Amino acid sequence: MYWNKKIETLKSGDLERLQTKRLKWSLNQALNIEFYRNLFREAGVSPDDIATLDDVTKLPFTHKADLRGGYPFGFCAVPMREVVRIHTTSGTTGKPTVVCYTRQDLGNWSELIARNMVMAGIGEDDIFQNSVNYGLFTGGLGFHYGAEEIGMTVIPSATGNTKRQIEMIEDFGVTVIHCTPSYALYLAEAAEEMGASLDTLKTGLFGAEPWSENMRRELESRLGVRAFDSYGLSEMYGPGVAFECPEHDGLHIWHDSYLVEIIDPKTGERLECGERGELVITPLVKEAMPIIRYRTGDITMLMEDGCACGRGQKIARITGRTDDMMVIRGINVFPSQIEHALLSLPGVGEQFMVYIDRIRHLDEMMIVVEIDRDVFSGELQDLARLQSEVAGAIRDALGIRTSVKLAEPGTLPRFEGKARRVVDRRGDL
Ligand code: DLL
Repeated sequence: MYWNKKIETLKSGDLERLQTKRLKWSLNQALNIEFYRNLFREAGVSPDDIATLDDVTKLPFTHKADLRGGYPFGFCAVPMREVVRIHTTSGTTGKPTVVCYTRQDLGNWSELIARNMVMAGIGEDDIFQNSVNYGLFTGGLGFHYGAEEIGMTVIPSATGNTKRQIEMIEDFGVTVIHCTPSYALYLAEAAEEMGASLDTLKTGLFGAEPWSENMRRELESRLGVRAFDSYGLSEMYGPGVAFECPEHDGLHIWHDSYLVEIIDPKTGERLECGERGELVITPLVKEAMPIIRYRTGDITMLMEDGCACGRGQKIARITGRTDDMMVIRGINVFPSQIEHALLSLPGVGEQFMVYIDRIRHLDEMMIVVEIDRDVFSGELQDLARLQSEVAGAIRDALGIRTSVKLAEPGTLPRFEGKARRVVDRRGDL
């Protein structure tokens, strides 16, 4: 099913023409921002030098630090009178990034979310519980208005009060839920404890943080849903940049609205299809904040075209961020790889924490993971075996030695929004 079939299935020639036209428009729009006027002048380029899509490589990148430097409205390309909404990033490190939207931007954004949902087979007969943070986080209002655009019944439940969330799913006959994968797990656990069946649920839309294929299987079986991966970032409206189709083999970029490249994060060189690197995005229709060649920090790769659903360009599931990649004894590790390895072991739960210390100049990793109740209260020798199985699975998957602590179910922190499972104590005294 399509929300906008013509655009979603645009083929190479027509697509390239549309993207090039919109790229030029975006560059001219960016000239309303002093930062870009200076940047382009210093780089000796102007929008007139861009004749083909490949010419985009002549333009410099925009970094997160640039956006922070422009706090609050330095990257707004329209007069404030035309700005009808503001969101911000969470700003856990330093000042948040402010994102402005014109009325047209909000309309574009709702359309992209509507495309996501219709692609996942959702329609106006569905009842939608939006269990993400409302407010400055883009996941809440973004999905809310996209769902209303389709005409679904929307329950703006936000996060928190998990028992009430479960009652609402049951009482209102909710068919579609949207939340972070971490919160979905927590909901599944709480529903199991309450003996709630959640049998009206059929679709789960999960995103805003990395999650693994094993986590998909876990969520699908425990919540009884088909799970779809949803990718986006505040700087590009929010969710609605890329989303999975029912083939579940990569996420389709909304190619009329975003031009994507993959680069080597160290050299900035462009990488080929199939090579993993950092995702760089240039929005093609954003009025209020046309950011050029934005370094997302997210690690993924472009996939071959030719999906059975008929839509175009795809990226692979995001494995992590350049800045949440841990380098442990010289080996690059992403939390999503740890999650994938742990979930492949029977008896091991989904909740874990990773602690990294530097002991006598050497990096040491410790994983604390919850295990199933029956294993926890079982024989000591079974616990010891499981402990070494966990260490073995991590060694096989990552090539790293780790110490392992097995924890009682329900004792590790739960997360309502994005999970924070890694505690890197190497900088601490
Ligand atoms: O997380 C927007 C969003 C809301 C996406 C709801 C999907 C669903 P930010 O808070 O600005 O925006 O965080 C953006 O989150 O650069 C990625 O590192 C990460 N991220 C988002 N979606 C995924 C995903 C929202 N599906 C940052 N897989 C991005 C992996 C994701 N990481």
